[in-house]
Amino acid sequence: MEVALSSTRVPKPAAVGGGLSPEHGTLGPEDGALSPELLVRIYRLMYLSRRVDDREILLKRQQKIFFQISGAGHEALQVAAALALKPGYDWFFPYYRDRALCLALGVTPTEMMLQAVGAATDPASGGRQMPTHWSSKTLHIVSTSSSTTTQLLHAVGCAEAGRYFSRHPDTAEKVSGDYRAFREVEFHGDEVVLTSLGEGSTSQGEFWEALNTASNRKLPVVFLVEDNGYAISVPVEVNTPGGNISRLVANFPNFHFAEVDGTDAEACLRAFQEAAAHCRAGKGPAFVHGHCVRPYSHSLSDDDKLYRSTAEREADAMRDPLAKLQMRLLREGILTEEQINALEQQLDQEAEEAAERALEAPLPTVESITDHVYSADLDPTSSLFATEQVQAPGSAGGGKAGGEKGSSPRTMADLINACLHDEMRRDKRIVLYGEDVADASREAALEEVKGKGGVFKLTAGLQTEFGSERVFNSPLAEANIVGRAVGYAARGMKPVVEIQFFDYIWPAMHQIHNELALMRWRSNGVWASPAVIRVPIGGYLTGGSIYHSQSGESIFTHIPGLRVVFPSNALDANGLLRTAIRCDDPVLFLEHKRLYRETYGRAPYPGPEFAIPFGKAKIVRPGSHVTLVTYGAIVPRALQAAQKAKQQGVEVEILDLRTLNPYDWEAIAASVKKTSRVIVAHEDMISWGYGAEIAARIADELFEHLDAPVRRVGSMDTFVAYQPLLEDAILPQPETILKAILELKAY
Ligand SMILES: Cc1ncc(C[n+]2csc(CCOP(=O)(O)OP(=O)(O)O)c2C)c(N)n1
Ligand SMILES: [Mg+2]
Repeated sequence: MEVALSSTRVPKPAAVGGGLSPEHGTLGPEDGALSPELLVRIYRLMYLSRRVDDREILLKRQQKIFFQISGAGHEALQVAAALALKPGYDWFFPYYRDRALCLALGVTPTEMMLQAVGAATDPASGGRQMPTHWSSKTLHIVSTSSSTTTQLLHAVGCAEAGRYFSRHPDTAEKVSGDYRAFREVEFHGDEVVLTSLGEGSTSQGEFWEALNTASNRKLPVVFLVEDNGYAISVPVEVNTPGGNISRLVANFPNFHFAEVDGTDAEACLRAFQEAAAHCRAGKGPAFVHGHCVRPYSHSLSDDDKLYRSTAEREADAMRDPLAKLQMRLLREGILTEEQINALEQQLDQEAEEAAERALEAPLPTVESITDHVYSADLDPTSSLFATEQVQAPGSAGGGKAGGEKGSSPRTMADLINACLHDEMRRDKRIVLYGEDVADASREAALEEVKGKGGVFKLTAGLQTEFGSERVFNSPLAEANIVGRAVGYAARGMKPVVEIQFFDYIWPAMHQIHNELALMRWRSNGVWASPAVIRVPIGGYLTGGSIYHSQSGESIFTHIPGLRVVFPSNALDANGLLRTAIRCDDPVLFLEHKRLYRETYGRAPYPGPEFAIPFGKAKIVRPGSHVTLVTYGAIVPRALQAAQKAKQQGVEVEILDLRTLNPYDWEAIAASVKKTSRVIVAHEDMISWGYGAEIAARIADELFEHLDAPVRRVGSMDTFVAYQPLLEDAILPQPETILKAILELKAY
């Protein structure tokens, strides 16, 4: 059911389960009572959703599928949300319980069953995700994970991107030569973004981070809290002080709030129509809190009889939205019992046929496992990015703060700043945000002050040149920064964000590991998050101490789907950042703080087209006796050690990897074959570090070429202490490296 999308086309909703084709968002119950046709339509969708759940439960008991989680009890709320909005026009970031929502948007029962069996033809993930982890390009359902609440920040970034494209429609045009050739862009000025979650998940920090930005930026996001009173076995009052989330969020500015009986389809529909109208009018976000029930326990792996009283479960059963709507149809004479029976039989049959079709579907091949870890369209190691020639000195370009004209050597900080200026000029889809990255959030001040532009001044002058819409400060919340970037990137924009210090990347780790890096693989190539995260990293600061000196790059190279770059000098930083921005994969761009303004590694501004492909190491010093594989701040320290080694007759070949994922295995192998002795050196702790992987692979694949064991040099297995005496001892020094070189040569 995927179709090619264009920027102007508004796809018609696909046929909805139950053979319905509603014109979503155009219902008019606010004028009076809901029409009988609409009530029947809602009942059909709710009933079909319940039956697909029931059929899946049977399949699970027969061991024909491997997981089941139902939307039972949530159907009224979900169908109402879908009918108030427009699939393929508005945007959706649902959670795992949203079967009725997705059914009403246009995901078919067969597609749901294909996911349950893990079929190759499962359009949401090709057999990679559990059932009910939704995704549909046509319907604008962006792939969601099992992680509770991460999707909310994606919804926020998505809404920001939609607004940006609406204000700057020219930026949506397809451009060849970079990621834009592969990112479809669609937008509408009055689009709404819906995201949903359970009441237990409102305890997550990211819930509050999402409300923060949606409120502050008056974004058209509808937050739907499906409150079934439990988070697995944990009742609502344990998660939510006072037991009611509506009361806690009531003071967020710009919001429209609604608290409804989530088992009453009509009340829900009215609530969502008001919420959508508030958002479409540009007044801000909306918060719909629906109280519903959970008749089927949390999932098939859970039994609520273990922790809920009989009386409580019976009271819940009395509020079953499906039974309630059926009673209403009968009571109001909209359908007779026979008509209801006939309708239900037809829908039972539909669920049954969907299951049968799915059970016959082809399964994914083992060969397909590695598809879509990275972009297959745009390879950042390719010759497209091999423009490593430097522009003639004196040519224009670069930024105010750094890369101005001329051939004078510039620092790494200057040339990163210059690259950001160049790329933002070239590509208007780039937005840049983070903590303190703007020149001044209060723009008027810029008439009299110079501006901040980052705690290290790397983003200086960008807001002044490109305006506050493209360069702005984020809240002090790292998950917010990365989560929004996932949403921006899903819409085809290029967020280039900053995490202020590597030491504080950890709140964003969930978003990086489970969302940013996974988006392409888990959606089987349908969605992607090609954002750039710039992060100052590392120690040698004399007093940087524990929380301003951390390394830890191997934690990120251990994440499939994420490119990790770590330049050691100004020119490499400039060329690699350009590749990072232009490519179609998410990139973690690590900038060593100590190298920002070092004399070592300065270079003239290389021009606005200077790019370096990923995965190409540089021999920074040729030698024949010992190979030293390294990167980052160890490069200049290794050079010092190599000079001293030379005085003792030992010629060291130093390889600067420049990018850690991908890394240049061919260059390592060629050098090791030449020298037969190798050291892998890095600043990070030695145990479980980046060098362990490289050393293991050398031992495995180059064993016969070695004349000595593979050596590693790294910091001690502690954090970095404040007192310089301790810092010097903890981090590897030129002497540490020299000692390893001489020992290895003597082996
Ligand atoms: C970040 C995260 N932590 C824990 C889990 C495990 N988990 C899955 S569902 C769930 C409870 C969610 O409850 P609630 O938000 O109320 O949604 P409900 O399932 O009740 O609809 C938990 C703890 C998870 N998926 N993600
Ligand atoms: Mg719950």
